[in-house]
Amino acid sequence: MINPKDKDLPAIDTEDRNASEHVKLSRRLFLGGSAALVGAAGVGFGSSMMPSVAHASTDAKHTVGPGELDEYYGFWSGGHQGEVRVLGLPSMRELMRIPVFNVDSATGWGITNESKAVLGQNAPLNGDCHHPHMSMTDGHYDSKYLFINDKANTRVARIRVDIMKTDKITTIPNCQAIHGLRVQKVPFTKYVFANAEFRMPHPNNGTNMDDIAGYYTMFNGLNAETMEVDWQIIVDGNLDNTDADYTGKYAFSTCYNSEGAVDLAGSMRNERDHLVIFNIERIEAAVKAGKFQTLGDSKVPVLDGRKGSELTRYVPVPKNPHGINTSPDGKYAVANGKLSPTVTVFQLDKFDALFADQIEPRDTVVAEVELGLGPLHTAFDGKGNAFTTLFIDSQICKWNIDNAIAAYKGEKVDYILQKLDVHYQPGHNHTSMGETRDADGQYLVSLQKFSKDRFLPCGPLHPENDQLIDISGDEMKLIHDGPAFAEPHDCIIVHRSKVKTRKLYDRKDPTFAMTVDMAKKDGVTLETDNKVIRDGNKVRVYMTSVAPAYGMNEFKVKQGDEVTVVITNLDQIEDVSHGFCVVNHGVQMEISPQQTASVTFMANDVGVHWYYCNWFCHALHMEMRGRMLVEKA
Ligand code: RUQ
Ligand code: CUA
Ligand code: CA
Repeated sequence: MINPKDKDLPAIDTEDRNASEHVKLSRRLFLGGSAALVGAAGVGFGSSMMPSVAHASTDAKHTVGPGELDEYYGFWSGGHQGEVRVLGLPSMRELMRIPVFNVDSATGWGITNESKAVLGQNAPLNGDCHHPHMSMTDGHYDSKYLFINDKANTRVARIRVDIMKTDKITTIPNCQAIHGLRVQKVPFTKYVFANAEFRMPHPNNGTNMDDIAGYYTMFNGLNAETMEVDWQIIVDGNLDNTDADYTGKYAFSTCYNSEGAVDLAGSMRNERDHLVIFNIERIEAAVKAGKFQTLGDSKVPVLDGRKGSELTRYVPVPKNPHGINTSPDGKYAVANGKLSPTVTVFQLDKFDALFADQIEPRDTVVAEVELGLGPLHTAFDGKGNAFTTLFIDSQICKWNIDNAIAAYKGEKVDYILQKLDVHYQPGHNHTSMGETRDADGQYLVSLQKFSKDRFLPCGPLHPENDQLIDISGDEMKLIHDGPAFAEPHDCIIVHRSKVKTRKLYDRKDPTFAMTVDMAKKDGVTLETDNKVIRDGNKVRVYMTSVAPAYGMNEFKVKQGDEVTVVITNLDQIEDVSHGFCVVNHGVQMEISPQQTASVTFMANDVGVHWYYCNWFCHALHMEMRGRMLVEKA
């Protein structure tokens, strides 16, 4: 377990920053653990016109001064904005944005050939990201990959943590709307578990649209390395959120629509929906034994996990459950009631007996206790306590798991420890390292869907409000309000010792391998050559860059040529990224130190067209420019 208060602050691979580490450490010792009061009074749903009465604590131990580094990384979903954002905690400063399903004109994501190769031809350039999760080894973050879903276009993307760029995107076949996403934690992230939310007809060819009872959806096992779908499991009901256990044997998903309804009222008809548990070993064995079908053009093995299947078990839970969260000790999973004021606690070591048919599904439930209105998600401090967001009450409820289990057995114990007002209507919450064995009980982030009166108004559309809460003491203390653009459904908080990134690109980086191959065929050495290669009406312009100049300050093409500009940034200095923008051509991109990037566009207009560097790189950055001379064909 990591103790952020450790004297030997984590090894960030930047020795040159040690100075600020010392400053930070001495500052901590100097300021000590000054306590501050937090006064928070309730402002409920629908009270948007009321002035805010909550005052955040400004405890010095959470202050990250100028030049100091944060203790944690936060990886934030960018929601329907389609990206992933990187924050520092506890400062909540935004450090980076990683474009994924969107177009980003600063980096050229969605514009460059390299990013188009990841996105795929004619890929939709919008997304709806919910659940960012990092790959793990033996229940610890391993800094290899981040995964993020796209509910809008039924995709899952992988981000390489070392360069913080998206490197693979997979469209999940036979499904609509990937929502819940988690990784296998143990023994390592072999699978990314991805829930397809919406039930649909199969085949979806217009012949059976009215056969609503025949609709179904599927649970997907995506291979984290190949990013291929290894298998799909047909389920009863729909699939909302998912999580996995710490043995590697089970994954489980909530279902809010056991009714199989296609309307709102219908999906609230049943008093209980369910948790569906997937037996990974049995699924793998069934695939191996060839006990599957395929659907349509897809080659993905499809297995039937509906009620009665040996691959799954269904446990009834009250009503329209939403989040499902495994405790860091691996003992429990908590399903959050949403339309029921309760959370349901499953004891995970009972799942073996359940699959052996030695116990009934509900025998796996060891507590079902009332917390408040609209429980959505639960996080853990690694000390036996849980934190559940109450959407309707606009509160975080801190409760003790052992006490909840005792109370459910009938003992007279208080299991609710504290309720803290948050502003307003929280969805997800997340504790520092809380989804791993390394839960450290330092911070909780609560992601509010509404900010109402908390910030300066910016028109009818409001920012979300991501609040940071100190959970290191007995009492939760609100310490920061963080306005965020649409819409951080979820985040993870990762200690910085777990995150290893590169300062420069490796010249062998696979993200530009494709471009290196193209150059090789053209007889071009990217690191030295500045050349124009003509291939019919396709022209490839290869150039280098070293601040503050491109390797070519002009190149000639003919009207109607399809021009591909390939730039290799030879700078070796950290942070000296260049850009390439052709004026009036809709073209721009990032070329970071030692990176190669390329972009293709049409030269339709004769005349002089300036190109320039659009990442500030040098005192003579403005002078880093050149002319594309387009001659009459
Ligand atoms: S969901 S507010 Cu898309 Cu994670 Cu719960
Ligand atoms: Cu190179 Cu600005
Ligand atoms: Ca329901």
